[in-house]
Amino acid sequence: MCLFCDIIKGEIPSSKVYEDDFIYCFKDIDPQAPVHFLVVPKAHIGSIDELKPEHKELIGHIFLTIQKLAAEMGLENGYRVVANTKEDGGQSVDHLHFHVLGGRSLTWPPG
Ligand code: IU
Repeated sequence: MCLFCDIIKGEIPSSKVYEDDFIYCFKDIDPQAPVHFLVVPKAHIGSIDELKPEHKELIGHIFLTIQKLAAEMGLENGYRVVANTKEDGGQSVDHLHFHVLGGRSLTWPPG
């Protein structure tokens, strides 16, 4: 069982911001910034560490879509993209996803 696979299938409700054949994007349930959504490949890929050469086009598509959605959401002043990866990276859902955070000035470094 995978929480994000169930969200993609519509079995668990989510606040969708964008969807196409390859990715599903929805607002994070626990937003850390005025804009905080997740970009999730529909294929179940566990994390960055499970990416293969065949996923190159998918990853390019994800980042071009992030660019488009960020512009649509008025994030012309900037935003942050985060992919927490495995235990030390703070990943809590084992289905690859990219956080997009914006709408305020973000600090660095993360905890
Ligand atoms: P993480 O990088 O794996 O920690 O991110 C998982 C995110 O998924 C986290 O920000 C949660 O708030 C978010 N999330 C969600 O949007 N909907 C859910 O039902 C659950 C987690 I559980």
